Parts: sequence; C-alpha cells; structure tokens
Amino acid sequence: MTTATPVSLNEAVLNEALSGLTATPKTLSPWLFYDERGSQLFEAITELPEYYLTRTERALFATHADDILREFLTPGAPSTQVFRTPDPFTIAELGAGTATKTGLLLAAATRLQPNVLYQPIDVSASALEAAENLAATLPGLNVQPQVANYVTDPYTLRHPANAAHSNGNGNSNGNGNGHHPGAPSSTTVSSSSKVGSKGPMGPTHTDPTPRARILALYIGSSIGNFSPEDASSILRRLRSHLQPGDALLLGADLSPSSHKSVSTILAAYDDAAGVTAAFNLNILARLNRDLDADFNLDAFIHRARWNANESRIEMHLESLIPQTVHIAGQRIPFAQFETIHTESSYKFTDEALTHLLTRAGFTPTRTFHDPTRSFALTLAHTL
Ligand code: AVI
Repeated sequence: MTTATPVSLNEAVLNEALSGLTATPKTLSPWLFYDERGSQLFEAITELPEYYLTRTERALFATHADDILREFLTPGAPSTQVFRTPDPFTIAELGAGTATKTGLLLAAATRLQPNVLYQPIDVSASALEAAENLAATLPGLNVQPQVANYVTDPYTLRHPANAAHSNGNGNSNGNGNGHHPGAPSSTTVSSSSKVGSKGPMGPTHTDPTPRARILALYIGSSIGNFSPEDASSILRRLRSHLQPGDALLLGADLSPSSHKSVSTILAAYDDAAGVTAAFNLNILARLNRDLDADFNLDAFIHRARWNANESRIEMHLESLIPQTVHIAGQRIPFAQFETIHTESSYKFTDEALTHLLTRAGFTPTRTFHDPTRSFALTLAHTL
C-alpha cells in the first residue's frame, strides 16, 4: 500500500463547517462525526438495545452466510442442492471499517474455497488494520486492504486470474479519519499501485485461466446516509468495476411497516442512554477542538425526526437560545429553535431497493430478511 500527498484534514473541516453553517438551512456533513471520539461513540451506538440495525444484520450473516454464497455462485439453485464451488471467487467491501460482520461471511467462504482473497476498502487505515487481523483467525484468508474514500477516490477491485493463489500486500497505516466516506482520506492509493504485486488484474484475451468472480459487499446501511442521487452514483460507480457474473450484496434498513413502527426507528436514533445525542453533539465539540470554535454544547440539543415524505430519519442540533458562535473569525448567528441538519438516514422498501439497484445496472436475485422484516440484505447480480 502506498501513500500519496496528504490532504489537510483541518482545511477540509473548516471548509465544510463554514459552507454548511452559512447556508440556509444550516447543515454539517456526517463525515464530520467520525473523529476519534465520534468513531468510539458510533461503536457504542451499534451495541445499544435500541439500535437494532447492526445486530439484525449480524444475525442475517450468522443465519444465511452459506445461502448468500450459494446464491451468488449458483443463482436460483435450491438450497437442498449439494453445493460445489463452480468458480473461484473473491470478496470485496466498500466502507469495510473493522469488518466484524463480514468475518461471518469470510468464514463461510474459507469453508468453500481453500484460499479466499478479501479486498476491504475504507477511508480509515486504522479500521482496516483490524480488518487485516481477520487473517490471523481465518486460515486461508488473504486480506488486501485499500485506504480510499469510495465516493471520491479511485479504487480497484481485483478479478485475479486465480484468487486461490493471490498474495496479500502488506499493512495499513493510520490516519484516524473515521468511517464515513465523505471524509477526505489523508492517504490516497494510486490506481496503479494498490493491487498487489501480480500486475494487471483479470484475464487478458490470451489468458486461458478463468478469472475469479467478485462478490462486492456494501452493508451496514451505509447507503442510507446518502441522498438518492449520491446513492445511485455510488452504485453505478461500483457497477463499472464489475463484470458479468459478479454480484453486489447491499445491506439496507427498511421503512416502517406493519412489522416495524416509526417509534422503533426513532428510538434507534434517540436512545435512552443518550449515546446518539452525545454522538451528534460531538460534531460541535469537534469544531471547538479542531477549529477553536466556541460552541456552547449546553445551548444545543439533539433532535431525531422521522421525515415520512423522504422516508428518512433526520438528525438535527437545535439551538435552545438565540446565540452567535465564532469560527475562524466568522460570526455564525442562530435563532432560537434553529437547527443544524447533521445526518439523514434513509429507510427503504424492497421495491425502492429494486428500483435503486436496477437503475444502477444490477439485477436483484434474492433478498434475505430478518423475521421482523427490519433489515434487508439484497443480492444483486451483474448480468
Ligand atoms: C453509519 N450509519 C449507517 C448510521 C445510521 O444508522 O445511519 C449512522 C448513525 N447515526 C446515528 N446513529 C447511527
């Protein structure tokens, strides 16, 4: 893994803060959540009793890891069919973070194929170091991480001619930017240097060896933190890296239904212990720390709202009083009750997911739901 010219993180934070807080209505981009403290708070959120998303998705992997791989490799085959691996395959992941849930799928993959190449991509090199550690617990797993922002940086997905014989290419180096891909990565991997030591990927016209098929993961409901337009372009960009026979596994949180109430969803973003409130307010604490701003954290309150028209949870920080905040010599006035919109978390129907995937060039082939139909893992092939 190589390092490129570092982007100035503080400069990016300043630009984002000034452009968002001088706009009407005021906004701050969610990547600002994920400094060191914010990443710790997010980890704590994933273990809250109200935050059903992480444990539900983990349970789907625990129950269906073999089914997911079978469906990827032999779409439509009955689950009773004795399963033989038809082709070598590799698993890639956008926004992999520490890859804790993915470990369940990788374990199933190493039971099917003696050597499995795993290609995690994340803006946080320190998170990728944890993902690399999976190789220590799963014999046959070869991890090739890429530090990249999958929204803005170039990234590569390898279709090695034979995944079973690929080599890993080393360690990550820490930048601690956090996990949201809106963040600038201080390490950018150039497209020519991040694919290991085997040269150009995939078969050439004269290469008789079958290439490995890619199963690309985009899980954790990360897609929900983007506007519909940005979500489409992330999926289209991913699609452009894939070839016929490859597939995407998309993890998304579902809209309210007869199985899941709005209050269940709201509670996940406004927990009783106040961890999500602390996570939201940390964005102001970060601006104080990084930019020497003078936000009084007691003068703002965390608000989570359900926006039914847009099918999304919105997180805001509401000013309790009329006040003026200073950032880098600029005065930012707040009226009482005025809010800063810090995050949207879209919730999807199965139909909306099908539409999103189809428009991006994928064909959904099977969806795995939990018993309460709270969360969906949708497998979509590239035909
Ligand atoms: C990272 N992302 C999928 C989380 C979500 O549920 O939208 C971020 C989060 N915000 C508040 N709680 C969790």
